[in-house]
Amino acid sequence: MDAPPDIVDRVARLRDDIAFHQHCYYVLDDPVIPDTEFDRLFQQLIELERLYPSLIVSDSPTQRVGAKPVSEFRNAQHSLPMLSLENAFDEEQVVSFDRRVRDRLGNSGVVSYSAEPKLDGIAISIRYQQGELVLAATRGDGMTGEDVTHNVRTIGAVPLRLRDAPYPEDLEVRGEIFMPKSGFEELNERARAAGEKTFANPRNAAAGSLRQLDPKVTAGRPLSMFVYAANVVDAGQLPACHSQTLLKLRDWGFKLPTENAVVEGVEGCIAFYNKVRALRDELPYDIDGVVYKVDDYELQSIIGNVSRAPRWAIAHKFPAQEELTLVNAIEFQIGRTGAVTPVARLEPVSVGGVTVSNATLHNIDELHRKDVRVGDTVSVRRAGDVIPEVVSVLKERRRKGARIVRLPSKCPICGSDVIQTEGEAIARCSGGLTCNAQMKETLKHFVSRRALDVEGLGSKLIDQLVERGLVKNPADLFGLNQAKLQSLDRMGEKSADNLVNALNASKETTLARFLYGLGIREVGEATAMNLANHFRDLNVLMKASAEELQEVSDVGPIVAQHVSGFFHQSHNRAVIQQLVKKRGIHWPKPEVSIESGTPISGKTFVLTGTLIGMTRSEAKERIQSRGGKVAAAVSSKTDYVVFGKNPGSKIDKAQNLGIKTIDEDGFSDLLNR
Ligand code: 9MJ
Repeated sequence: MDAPPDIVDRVARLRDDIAFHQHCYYVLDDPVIPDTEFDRLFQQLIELERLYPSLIVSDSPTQRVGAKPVSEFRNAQHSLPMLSLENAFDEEQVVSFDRRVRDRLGNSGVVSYSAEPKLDGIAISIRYQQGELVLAATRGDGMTGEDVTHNVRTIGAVPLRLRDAPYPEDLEVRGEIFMPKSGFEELNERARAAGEKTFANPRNAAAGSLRQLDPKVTAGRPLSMFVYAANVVDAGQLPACHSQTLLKLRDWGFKLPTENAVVEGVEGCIAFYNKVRALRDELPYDIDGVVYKVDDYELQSIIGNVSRAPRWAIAHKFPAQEELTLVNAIEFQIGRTGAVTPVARLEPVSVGGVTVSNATLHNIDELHRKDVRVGDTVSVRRAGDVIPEVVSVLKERRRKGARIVRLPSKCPICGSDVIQTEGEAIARCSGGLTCNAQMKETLKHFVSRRALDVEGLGSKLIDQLVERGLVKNPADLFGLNQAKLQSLDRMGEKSADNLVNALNASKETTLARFLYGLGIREVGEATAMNLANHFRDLNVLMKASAEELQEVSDVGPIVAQHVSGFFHQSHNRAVIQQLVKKRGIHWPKPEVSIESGTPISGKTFVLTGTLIGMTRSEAKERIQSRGGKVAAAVSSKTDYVVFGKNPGSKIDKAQNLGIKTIDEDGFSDLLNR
């Protein structure tokens, strides 16, 4: 059946809207509508295409995962060879690169370079004809790669159609497909929980995800893409320099690292390197260095290429994030919930500029799967603030007598039985809070910044307090006085005084912080907040049944079971009684009633940009504690958009919708009113 003209229009508009919102979400990292609203648009389009299949086109957003599995990868010829980069490992090599560049140009002045972070992912070449994605191929040998179009189409950051005309009729875009660090950690966490093999690093995870015959598998992986070059194959022109082309690529809908810059001469290059290296751990994706490219295309062509690499570009590499070292011992650590974690004690090794002497093996199943033995040579990886981990064993270097380590049957700290439930990857010490290790971790969590926030009560101090028998539960902390504290190592009168004051100050808290601080399994900050706002009264919450608990948003049967199980244990109830009755921990009753008349209650807020006087999570907590809600995206249901420094596109969206926008001062006024 032919579609009536109004349907044709409607479908076209839906596609434009969906492509726009995918661009905001995947490329700009700044969604303007909530996920539910997006899903609604998407469903409408699916429904119309189901009713009028003749309207389906390959660049429809519904067709990202449309392709059938392939039986093998076909070869794909690159229209221009995909070059690789020469490497520089120190400043001296960058200085000689710059000298060679200037020699070839006969230039005694300063050359402008495009300076870019070097993504550690999979190089990709994507062909757009008349603005439509027609082919995506891996590098392969530089001339011929593998056709991975069916998989690349599933990546949200890859436009199926270029956004802004004019563009060359036949364009080849080059970039790097990668998996963000957070997505990689989650993917591995899920694999570990399911007892499956994990990926060694985000690069391998990206490569494995891209080399799938079935695009549905790739679609389920958190891949993204940055672009770093474009070539015209036919009909059209690019700007006169590389950095301008990158800006064009951004207009066409691609994602670029925000760190990209144009720098002057070798000094500018080195300054860029230092700046990006300092940022490395905080970036949401792995980089293995920076790249400098002569910015002017005409100068590039004068300088030319050597076989497979341009002479006008160089990669300045960072220290590697994976290194080899020896396993001296494998020990077992006990966490707050009793989880037994095998830890490899290593021959100290510098990884990415930091000395690593311990690395996690996550859980006993993973230890056996990776078959790590004492005496083995292993590859260790450290990235960002994640705990260093043992990635793999170099089996060919295994010596005779390398010793297999088994799960201990008794807790190495308290001697209680270690129990591994059938089907669970994690083994646990059954000692509960009689186990000093679990007690120490429980106390550390209880006083941590997001819980009771006791300033100056660090990890070493807690270890001492528990080992000397001065503190046997969280309530005992508040019975500490000058005299007891001064009996500890390295504790002077002044520090003891400060700590007593900090403990007293922390007694005034919120119900949400208190609940979070109890360390109930599966109860993070958000769940604690929801429980507090729903029940508002600790006694009511403690008596709630599993069914009643499940009325709280985001609380399912598992969380409910953990919560009610926790409050059923008499020793937990006793400690809570002591904390509240004897030690005087208190909090204001959470405000949730919409009628309560504060300007915040019942209102929905969206936050954008950086706030100066408080962190995002503090702002969120203040809104929620006054009965307000915080949403991720602006919609017609938003009451206020609070903007800080460098706000995102949410502010424009708010203004378009006529929603009130307030700056940080206005927000503070509202909070204090
Ligand atoms: C990466 N990997 O981020 C190039 N790259 O340019 C950047 N790779 C490159 N540029 C020419 N930013 C060949 C490779």
